[in-house]
Amino acid sequence: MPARLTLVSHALCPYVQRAAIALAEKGVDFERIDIDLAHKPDWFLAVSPLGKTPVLLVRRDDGTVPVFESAVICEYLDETLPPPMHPADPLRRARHRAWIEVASATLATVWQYYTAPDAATFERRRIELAKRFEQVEGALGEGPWFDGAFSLVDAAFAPALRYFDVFDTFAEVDVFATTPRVRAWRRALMERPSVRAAVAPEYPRLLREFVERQSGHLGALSLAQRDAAAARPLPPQATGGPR
Ligand SMILES: N[C@@H](CCC(=O)N[C@@H](CS)C(=O)NCC(=O)O)C(=O)O
Repeated sequence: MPARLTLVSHALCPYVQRAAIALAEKGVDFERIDIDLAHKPDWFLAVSPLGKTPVLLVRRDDGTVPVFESAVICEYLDETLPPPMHPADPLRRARHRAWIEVASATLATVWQYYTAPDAATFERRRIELAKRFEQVEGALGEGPWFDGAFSLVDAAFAPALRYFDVFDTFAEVDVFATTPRVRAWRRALMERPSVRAAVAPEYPRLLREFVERQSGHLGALSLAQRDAAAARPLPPQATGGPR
C-alpha cells in the first residue's frame, strides 16, 4: 500500500525541513520525493499552485489532497497527529505562530547573506543577521527549546540555524558572537534526531556546491578554503609498521 503521506521536497529546501521535522516528531511514516526545482515536473505544478516545495500529498480513501505552504502543512500535521507541537494556551500559541513568521524572515536574510555579491554587502548582511538573532535571543526561554517543549517554532528555526553548521566548515565568520542563548539552542537543535534526519547525508556537500555556484562572497570564501586545503603539504608518512 502506498504511504498515506508523501512529502514533495527539494534536497536543500529549508521549508521542506520544517515539515520533515514535524513528521518525524509525530513518528509517522511518510515517503519523500525530491524534485528538481530548475525543471519542475508537470505533476508537481499541478499540485503546487505557487510552484514551490514543500507539498504534502495526503492520500485518503476518497482521493489525494495536496497541502502546500510549510506553515499550513505543519499546522495540519499538528491538528491531526499527536503529540501536540503548539502550546494549548491560545495567547502562547499566537506568540509561537508569530515567531514562526520571524523564522521565515530569517530564512530570507540567510539567503541574502549567502548570495551577497561582495565583501561589503556580505558584512552588512552579517550584521543584519546578527541583529535578527539578538531579537531571537530576547525571546528565547531558559532552553533547551524555544519555549517549553519542542515546538513548531523549533522546527521552523532549525533549518535556518543548520546553514551555519555548513558555512562554519569553510568560513570563519561569527554571526552568533553576541547571542549565547541562540548558540546553545542551535547546538541542542542539531542534536535532535528529527532535525538531523530532515536532510540527507549529502546535504553539506550539496549546500556548499550550491553556495559556490551563487558566485557571491561566501562562495568565494569556500573556494579559497578548498584551494588552501589543496596547497597544504600532506602530513609526513608514519615510519615503520607493525612489528
Ligand atoms: N512560503 C513557502 C516558501 C517555500 C519556498 O520558497 N520554497 C522554495 C524552495 S526552498 C521553492 O520551491 N522555490 C521554487 C520557486 O520559487 O520557483 C513555504 O513556507 O512553504
